[in-house]
Amino acid sequence: MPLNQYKKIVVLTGAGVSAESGIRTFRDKDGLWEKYKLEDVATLDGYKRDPALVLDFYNKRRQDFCTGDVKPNAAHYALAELEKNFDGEFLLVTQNIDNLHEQAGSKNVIHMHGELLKARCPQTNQVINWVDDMTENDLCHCCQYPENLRPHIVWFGEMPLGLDIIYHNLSQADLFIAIGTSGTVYPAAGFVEEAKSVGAYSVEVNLETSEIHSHFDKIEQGKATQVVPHIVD
Ligand code: BV8
Repeated sequence: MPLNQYKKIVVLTGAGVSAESGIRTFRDKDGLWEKYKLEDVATLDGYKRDPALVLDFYNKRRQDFCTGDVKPNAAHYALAELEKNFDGEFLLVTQNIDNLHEQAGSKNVIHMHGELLKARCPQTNQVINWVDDMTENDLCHCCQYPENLRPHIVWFGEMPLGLDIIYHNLSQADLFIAIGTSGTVYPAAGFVEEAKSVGAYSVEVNLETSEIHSHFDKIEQGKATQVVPHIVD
């Protein structure tokens, strides 16, 4: 697909783009939501109810990510190459909280659901890098508030990050590509409709049929590491 015909490309990735790097997805077989109830570990109420459970949920994912042999895959590298070589404007929006896109060389990345390797001050929203286990007593030292830091994660019911920039770019996109997302979670699952409303061409790359497949002009079924390098060539 010759991409130089386009002027502004917006790419949305989900857990499927990191699956072949060894990071569990949410809703596939053996996915995270098979072991944990979303409302217990990915909501503010769940965090207030049982902070230890939620911190443990993210500590385990952070440990697996930092100590496991998790590396970017061919799909991450292909997207970084696309950003580097594309003459037009490019924005990568990810629902993922890993930093494999950045490790592969992507520069302009919006983590709309937060980042696993960062913590946030609940008072000032200041964000700091954080690679260790989080406990219930990690006080915020980046500002004068003696508040306990929280994971820099967007939970259900919380406002995703960067939406103004995302919607601005979608309103000017002429190509929208979604890779490895089930299209279950909003507002991300609605981005394809935003792009189509301004006439953008839309492509979905997925191993299975997503919940939003019918909205796309073109479906490229297959593994991200096999499909993405070809469509961004
Ligand atoms: C919000 C935390 C207010 C981080 C997550 C309509 C409008 C707005 C909101 C809503 C709405 N309807 C409902 C809502 C509320 C809710 C929601 O969407 N609920 C769902 C369950 C119905 N949304 C919210 O609460 C959001 N906030 O709405 O704020 C607001 C109101 C208006 C406008 C704006 C804001 C907050 C959502 C964020 C929640 N946080 N996680 C973490 O723990 O990681 S969501 C969680 O799901 C992850 O972030 C994940 O990224 C996301 C989506 O999952 P996917 O990435 O798609 O992963 P999944 O496993 O589902 O699918 C993987 C796919 O990959 C599959 O299709 C599979 O086939 C494919 N695949 C697998 N392997 C491969 C592959 N594809 C290619 N190659 C492979 N090898």
